[in-house]
Amino acid sequence: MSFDTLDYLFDLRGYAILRNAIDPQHLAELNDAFDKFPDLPYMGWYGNVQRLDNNGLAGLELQNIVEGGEPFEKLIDHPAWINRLHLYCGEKGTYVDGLFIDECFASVRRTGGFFPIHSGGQNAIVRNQYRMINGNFRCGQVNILMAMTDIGPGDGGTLVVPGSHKSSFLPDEVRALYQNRENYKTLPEGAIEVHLKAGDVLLFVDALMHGATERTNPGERRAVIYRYGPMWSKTRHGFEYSEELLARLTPERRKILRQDPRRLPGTQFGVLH
Ligand SMILES: O=C(O)CCC(=O)C(=O)O
Repeated sequence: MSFDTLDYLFDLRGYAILRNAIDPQHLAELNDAFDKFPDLPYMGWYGNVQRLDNNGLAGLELQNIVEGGEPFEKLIDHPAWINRLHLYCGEKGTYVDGLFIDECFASVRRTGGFFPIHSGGQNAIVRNQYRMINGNFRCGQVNILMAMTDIGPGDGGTLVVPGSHKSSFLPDEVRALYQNRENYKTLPEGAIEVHLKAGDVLLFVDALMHGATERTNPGERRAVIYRYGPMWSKTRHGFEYSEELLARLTPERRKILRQDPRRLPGTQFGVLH
């Protein structure tokens, strides 16, 4: 097995940046879809997309956005990241080989919005863990955060603590910040803000300590986040991918949203290999 520089940086820091991952045409389609999305009240539905601001401080979140139209479907197995994710969190080469998207949402951050810092290897959560064993990446969850707008200073950019996916403990002063959301303006030692151009992607293991700085600029930051994990996962908030969506996807994309065949009453297929 040979690894490239992005694999090396992912292992070392817990994240990597894929520059110009989304081409300008696709980016324009995604932004157009954002513009056309109806104004939804909190918890309101549009088709199989729900506005569910998971963290009210961070801004508006449109959950299950893969159901929001073709531009979002094209992201499922995007060539800029799909093979890397298969390697990192798709149990590649094992009897449970395959990926699943367990959460996907569009995020709009306006002035004053921020995301309190959270996560970190010290929690030892199985679902989002970072693992590299005997030359195999076996991570639990890897996120693809796609910038739909430029994200520079004051725009409410993502914060990461490089290397924190491997941390075993938190010093008291970091724990105090981490647990007290009032302290959000004080960044933990080692935290950096990631700046992206529209079309760039931040790929990071969810065990990495992360969050986002407060947006102080006017206007809005737009991002789309797809969280991938092994094919045996389940959706985080209980969303079900619709039959309509599954029917129109390519087999490669469908497989990332639902493993078929399902063993429904009356079906007969073997399990011997
Ligand atoms: O919005 C961001 O930049 C960070 C998002 C985040 O921390 C999360 O989804 O867990």
